[in-house]
Amino acid sequence: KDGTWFTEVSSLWPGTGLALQVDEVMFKGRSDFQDVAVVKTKAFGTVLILDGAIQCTDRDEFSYQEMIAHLPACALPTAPKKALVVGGGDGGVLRELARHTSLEQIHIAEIDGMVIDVSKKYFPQMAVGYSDPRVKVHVCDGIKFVQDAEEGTYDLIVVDSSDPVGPAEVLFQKPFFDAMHRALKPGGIVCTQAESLWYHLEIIKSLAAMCAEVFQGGAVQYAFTTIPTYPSGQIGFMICTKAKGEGSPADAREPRQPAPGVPKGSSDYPPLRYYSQEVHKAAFVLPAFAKDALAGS
Ligand code: AAT
Repeated sequence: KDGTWFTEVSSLWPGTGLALQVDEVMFKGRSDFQDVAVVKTKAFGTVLILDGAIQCTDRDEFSYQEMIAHLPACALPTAPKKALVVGGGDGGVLRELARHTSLEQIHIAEIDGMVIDVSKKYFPQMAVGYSDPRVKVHVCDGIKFVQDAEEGTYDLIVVDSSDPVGPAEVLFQKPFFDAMHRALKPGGIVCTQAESLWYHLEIIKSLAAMCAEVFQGGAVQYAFTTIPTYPSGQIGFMICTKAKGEGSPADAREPRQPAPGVPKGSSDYPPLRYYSQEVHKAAFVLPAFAKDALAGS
């Protein structure tokens, strides 16, 4: 009578796994890159699952998508004009970036066309991001797209990446960060999905050390959000700024742009539900164990 339960099992969080009660399997397929599934759950609405890992749910996606987009966009001293999303095939980060009226172009490089198609069909409230006329979609490997970009192109790069097993592994490695550094304008900013303090402190430490090497003269900072359906209920972001001539590195902890509203003519947009300037400042305040662990890197 309890129906079926999906349990999220992975070598990245051994011995633990979030379980969701499933009412209906809506889609199951295999793309060139990964297993793709969409299920309707009792407690969290429709859920996207890639290779057995939860990517987003109707009920709590706004926490992650708002924070990964607005933390970097609002930290910039000058409102951004050109942005790139790597991954993010569900469209949620596009939806959030589209709130920034200063943006003239929003590119997305998502490896898996099946994720885009499935999201348009089953997650209309996220895929609404695709209908913004400033968005240009590229279905390709994110590392290749960034390596091919011209030097100094972007004010802002958001890496909405799956976990570092499978197609997203390259998105956690130095060649990708070197390429992003090159593709950014001086003073530009990168924000990448950077996993859980509870389960991945070693990954986060080495990511921070590698970013500090690549973004020399800039700032490298970890911020986080709370979200019940990601492992441990907490997920973070590595935010790196590219140095701009002399002067101190831009500190991403201070919001310098106002929280964005609803884009013009978009009555189907929800208001912001997680991000605010207060939340922005608080997101960089780490628990003592994490602050200590990251202090040396
Ligand atoms: N918006 C929240 C969901 C994600 S989506 C991660 C996306 O990254 C997926 O659509 C996947 O197809 C895409 N992706 C993976 N590798 C690459 C690559 N090399 N180039 C471009 N896109 C890629 C994040 C969920 C976080 C889960 C935490 N446990």
